[in-house]
Amino acid sequence: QKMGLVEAPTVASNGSGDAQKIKPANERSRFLEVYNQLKTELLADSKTFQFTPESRVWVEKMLDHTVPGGKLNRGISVPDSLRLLKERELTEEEYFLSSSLGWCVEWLQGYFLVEDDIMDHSVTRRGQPCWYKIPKVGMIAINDGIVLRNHIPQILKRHFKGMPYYTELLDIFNEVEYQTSLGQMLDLITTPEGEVDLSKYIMPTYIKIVQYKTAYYSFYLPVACALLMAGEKDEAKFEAAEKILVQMGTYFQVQDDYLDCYGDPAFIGKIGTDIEDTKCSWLVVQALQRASEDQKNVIKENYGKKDPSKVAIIKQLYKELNLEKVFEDYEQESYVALIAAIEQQESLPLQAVLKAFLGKIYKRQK
Ligand code: DMA
Ligand code: MG
Ligand code: MG
Ligand code: MG
Repeated sequence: QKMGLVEAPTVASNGSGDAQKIKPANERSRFLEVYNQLKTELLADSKTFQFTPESRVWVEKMLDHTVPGGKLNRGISVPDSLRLLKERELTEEEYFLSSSLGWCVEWLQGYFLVEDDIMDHSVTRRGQPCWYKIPKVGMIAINDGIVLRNHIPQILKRHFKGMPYYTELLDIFNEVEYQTSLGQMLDLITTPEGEVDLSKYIMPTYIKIVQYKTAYYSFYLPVACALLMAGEKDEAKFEAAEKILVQMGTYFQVQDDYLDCYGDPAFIGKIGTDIEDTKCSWLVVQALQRASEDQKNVIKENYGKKDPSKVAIIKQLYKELNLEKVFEDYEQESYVALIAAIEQQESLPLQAVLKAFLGKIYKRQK
């Protein structure tokens, strides 16, 4: 990949044909301009680290590979939410700052994904090899993830120190990172390699894993950032938003688990590994709730094995149990329940924020 700025695609499409989910290309490219500025500042930093040309090239390549290539839903949700909370267009300054917070969320995600792909033995991500799969990277990726994680307080210090909400901002990033690491831990210790203990794959465990590993950082964090920037001080508002956003994030991770098995790798940009990794996936939890004793034995024999024919047997069983329909019903029910919960909110701007976020993910194909 050549050095320089990350180019915005001229056509941004999620391919689902659903107009509400198509991000205008200019929205994406405007957001990417902020990335380029933040990156330039980090690489120019002469106070904390004297970059050699070689180390600067390394970090730039690492950033371009791991940070901006995703859907950017989480990141763009910060300026989007702030606009809805303020009920007006943002000033240049407000747009830049809220987008910088959005990028901090994307940086955090980049960090977690670099580490997650190593631990999940994944091969591709966002249509490219996972960072640790790049020749010459390998296990250096572990430290690259740590560098990414430490860019966040650097960005926050540069642009937010002195703001009335600076301490809250640092606190919320710390809190959410801690929650995510606990969720990842639970995800990993529930499924030790080479061991299939079906009694562990139950809904309460599943819910706890996904709330912690996904919902807080992907849903609560972007909206909490926007609320802080909007000057919100009412603790109850944060709590009300958190409750719904955690519920929304749970729905999002169920979609992720579904797509791991049923998504088209060419379209979702990653090859599923949940069956091979013995993951406590929504699909296996649902399968076990419906399986006969014989079918449970099939799962016990074939789940968590690298052998493609064993993976195929599990997928065949999912088909027999009609999990595609179970998911379809779940998706519909979740949407209805979320809309109902959102409409219980007193604040109309907050309702708009939550509905906009839900609109970005409902029936997503990637
Ligand atoms: C991802 O869970 C959670 C974090 C914190 C990265 P996952 O392993 O199901 O994600 P993916 O399917 O993207 O690898
Ligand atoms: Mg993974
Ligand atoms: Mg994982
Ligand atoms: Mg997944």
